[in-house]
Amino acid sequence: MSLLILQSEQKKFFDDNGYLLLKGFYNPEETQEMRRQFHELVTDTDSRPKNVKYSFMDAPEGYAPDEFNPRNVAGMMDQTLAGDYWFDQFTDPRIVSAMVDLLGRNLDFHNGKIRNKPPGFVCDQSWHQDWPYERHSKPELAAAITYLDATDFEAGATEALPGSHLKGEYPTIEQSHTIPDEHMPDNEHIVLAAEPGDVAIIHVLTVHRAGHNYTPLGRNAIINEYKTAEAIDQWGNPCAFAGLPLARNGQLLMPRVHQI
Ligand SMILES: O=C(O)CCC(=O)C(=O)O
Repeated sequence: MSLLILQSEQKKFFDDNGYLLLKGFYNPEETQEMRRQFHELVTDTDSRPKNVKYSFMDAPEGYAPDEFNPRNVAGMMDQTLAGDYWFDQFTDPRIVSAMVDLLGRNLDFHNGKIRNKPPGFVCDQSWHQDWPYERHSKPELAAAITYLDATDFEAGATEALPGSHLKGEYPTIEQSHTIPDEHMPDNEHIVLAAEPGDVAIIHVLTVHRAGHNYTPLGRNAIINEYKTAEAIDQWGNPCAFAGLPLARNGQLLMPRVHQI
C-alpha cells in the first residue's frame, strides 16, 4: 500500500516502536504563527466559547508563570472549538496524511487538548497507556503531540517505552491508570527531546509519561488524537468533533477554512 506522506522506514519505526518523532514537521514560519495563536488562546481566555475548557495551575514555590503563558494555563480540552485557526490545525492535511499512513486509510478525529508544563510542573500521572482512558473496539488510535517549545529531560519532555504497544494492556495501580514501577524495565525508556514545530506520534498502547519541568520557562504542546473509522468508541467520547471523518479510502475529506 503506498504511503501519503511518510517514508516506509518511518512507518516501520512506528510499527516496531509505537512512537515516531517527526522533526521540523511545521516550518519556522508556521511554528511562529502557531505560537502566536497559542499565546492568544492562553491569554484571551474570556472571549472563547464556553465549551472550550481551561485548567490553571498555581505556581509552585520558587517558580512564577512565564510571559508566554502568564495565567499559567496547564491544560485545555476542545481547543478545536476555539476558532477557525484551531479547526484547520487539527485537520491539517499533513498530519491527517501521516495518521492515515500509520493507522489506516479510513481516519476519524478522536479529540483535542492542550497540555502545558508551566514552570515547576511535576507530572503525577507517571507511566501510563492512553488505552484505559479511551477504550475502543480495537486499539487503532494515536496521539499527535505538537511541541511549541524545546523540551528535554526535566524540561517537560515526553518519555516513552519502545515496543510497549506490542505487549497488550499493562497492569495499573488500583483506581488509577498509572503503571506500577515494577512493570517498567530499567533504562529502556527514551526521552523525546523535541524542538518547536516537532510532532511526536504515540500509539494508544505505548507506555509513556509527561516529564516534569524544573526550568523557569513553560513547555507547551497541542495534543490531537486520531483513530480509524473501524475503531468504535466504547467510553462515550464527549469531546468536540469526536468521530469526525477525516479520510476515507486514503482520500482526505476536509477543506481548509482559512482559504475560504
Ligand atoms: O504531555 C506529554 O508529554 C505527554 C502527554 C500524555 O502523557 C498524555 O496526554 O497522555
